[in-house]
Amino acid sequence: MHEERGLPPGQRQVEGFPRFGAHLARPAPAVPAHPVIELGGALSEPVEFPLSQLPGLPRTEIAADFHCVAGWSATGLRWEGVSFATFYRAVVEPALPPGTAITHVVCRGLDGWRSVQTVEDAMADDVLLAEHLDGRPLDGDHGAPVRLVSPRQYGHFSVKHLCGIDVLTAAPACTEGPLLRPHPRGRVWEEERHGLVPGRLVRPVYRALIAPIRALSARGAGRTAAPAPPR
Ligand SMILES: Nc1nc2c(c(=O)[nH]1)N[C@H]1C(S)=C(S)[C@@H](COP(=O)(O)O)O[C@H]1N2
Ligand SMILES: [Mo]
Repeated sequence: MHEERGLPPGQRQVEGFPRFGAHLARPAPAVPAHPVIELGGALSEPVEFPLSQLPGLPRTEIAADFHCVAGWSATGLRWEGVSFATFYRAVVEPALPPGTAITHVVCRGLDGWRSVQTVEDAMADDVLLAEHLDGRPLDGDHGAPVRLVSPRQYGHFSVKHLCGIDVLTAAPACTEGPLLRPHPRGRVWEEERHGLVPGRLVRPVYRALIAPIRALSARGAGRTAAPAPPR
């Protein structure tokens, strides 16, 4: 058993909560006038869930630290939204053919970011579809209009600008090469940093990426891309 106090192994605390991600210096994607979460995968048919309906579901608030696989941690964040499990039971489950056994969940962001996690990890009671951070609506830097937050997994599972969720009956094929292969669970207290290499061994390599990715990500902070032309 791990004692979940202090920081997980190999993590270092940073001041505040930096913008960080594969978006690098690109500004946040424009939020559509009527944002939806597209639900797909093993559903009987795809469902478009309007975000305007999210406030109708029971709300959850959590306090949690946020841990990026590169090695930085932001502490004491307060997230508010709907727990993934609540959303799943209210919206996803009723749209599944009877008897479907879901094993994996794929989340997608408006910028094309994508994460795959086991349904077990997604259903943990501290996984949220978060709309508020520290009492304010999410801004573009941290994932407006809604993001996944999974505090016990590395940050790349916490998809910003969430626009799609696919539920699957088997693990999808891995699209990353061996070098960047994510760990299928990515649990921070187990230091599951990498799919093939033990976490402590990749620490120095990942840590070297923090400064450049932070600097680039900061360049696009506070900005939003021009909206896509109407279709
Ligand atoms: N849509 C989207 N979500 C994303 C990313 C991204 O590039 N795009 N980067 C991930 C990574 S690697 C981290 S550490 C966190 C950083 O979240 P923050 O920018 O709110 O600090 O977002 C994750 N979610
Ligand atoms: Mo990250």
